[in-house]
Amino acid sequence: MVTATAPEYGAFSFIDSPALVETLGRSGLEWVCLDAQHGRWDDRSILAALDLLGPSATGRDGAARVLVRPRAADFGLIGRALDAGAAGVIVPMVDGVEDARRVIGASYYPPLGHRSFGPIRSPFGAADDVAAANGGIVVALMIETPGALAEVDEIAALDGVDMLFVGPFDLSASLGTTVDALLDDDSEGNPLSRVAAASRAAGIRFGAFAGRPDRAPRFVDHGADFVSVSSDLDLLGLGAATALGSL
Ligand code: 3PY
Ligand code: MG
Repeated sequence: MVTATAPEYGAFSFIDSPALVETLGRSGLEWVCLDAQHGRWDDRSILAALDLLGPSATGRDGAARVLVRPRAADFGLIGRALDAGAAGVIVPMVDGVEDARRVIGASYYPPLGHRSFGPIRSPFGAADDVAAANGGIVVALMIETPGALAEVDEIAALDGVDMLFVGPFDLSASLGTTVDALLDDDSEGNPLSRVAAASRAAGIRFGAFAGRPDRAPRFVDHGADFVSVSSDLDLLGLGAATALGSL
């Protein structure tokens, strides 16, 4: 379970390169998320990256924790990412409390859930220690649909939810607005405040995909404490431009 509240900054990885994740993980970022929903990661490349990183994927030796965003809120995909050794999952398109319960069921061994046992590489959950597995992982549920927003308090209160993670692009599109308008909205009961309040009340983290470094502090101002500041693709472009600019 996650207990700290200081902002943790991380990045999404879209390019399916284990070596690149290792480099990102040693950059000072606190977490990296392998994105199998929109990025190029798949079952095989996730296994290759987590095999390369081994226990350091949990952040044990000062490297970034490595999480996985599965393609969907799917029992098999969530279990496979955790079996492979991911430190946790950021699950997309959770559309309400029923979906959230299914994610909890897939992520945790009994009694909290009904994850199927078979950790081939998992740093949590040696054969005799399912409690360590249940206690070690991070389970983040993406809030990015009106259905999730409507039930955000119930979702946050579920046992096993460690974080609500806002996907501002899907959320703003589905609400008929834009990411910047969401960030500018300080009206009573605005969407980001509702997620912040639900997280606070449940004592869990509030994560967000800022996409760009300049948006990260704006999410922190709204109460987010787990923020994706960039991606491997954007950082590569930024690094090249910075190198050229310094000539
Ligand atoms: C969103 O903003 O919808 C996301 O899922 C970010 O990856
Ligand atoms: Mg999304």
